[in-house]
Amino acid sequence: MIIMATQTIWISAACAVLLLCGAAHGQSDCPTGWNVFNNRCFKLVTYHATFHKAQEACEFENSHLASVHSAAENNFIHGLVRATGFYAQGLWIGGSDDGSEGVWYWIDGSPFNFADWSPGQPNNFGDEDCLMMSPYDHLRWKDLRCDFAMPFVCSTRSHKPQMTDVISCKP
Ligand SMILES: [Ca+2]
Ligand SMILES: [Ca+2]
Repeated sequence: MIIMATQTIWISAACAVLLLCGAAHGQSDCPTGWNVFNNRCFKLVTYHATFHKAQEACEFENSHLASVHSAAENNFIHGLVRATGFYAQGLWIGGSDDGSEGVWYWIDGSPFNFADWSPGQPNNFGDEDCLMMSPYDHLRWKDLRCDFAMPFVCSTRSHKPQMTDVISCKP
């Protein structure tokens, strides 16, 4: 029990130190060129890339193709798109069913707990495994073949320090 109590105190202390360090280094803000919403950072990238090249570009900036977990986040992305005049284009976000047909997941590993499918979608027409916001239905979602090239949205899972990250630092 003494060992467990000591470990608990050690972890608590480490969490407190890391949270303080995080705050001191400004982790509550998104990098320049990114937009904050719901404690996450989002960025619209306007050049055209395939789904997998787009994901690589997001990873280069320590993010993923965007996951969307609420109507509020969905609407926030719509706002980014409309503000930049790219409403007429389709956009990749980070959903895929390439592992098991019809089982959709977010490429950043977060739960697929919200969807805004366009009527009749996803239909896997010609083997479509990647998720886009459709310009033909007010940016509602469609599945599409992953090798199409279009603008895309990156997001971070969170910009707050995670307790799991702290605990993984334990020697
Ligand atoms: Ca599919
Ligand atoms: Ca489709």
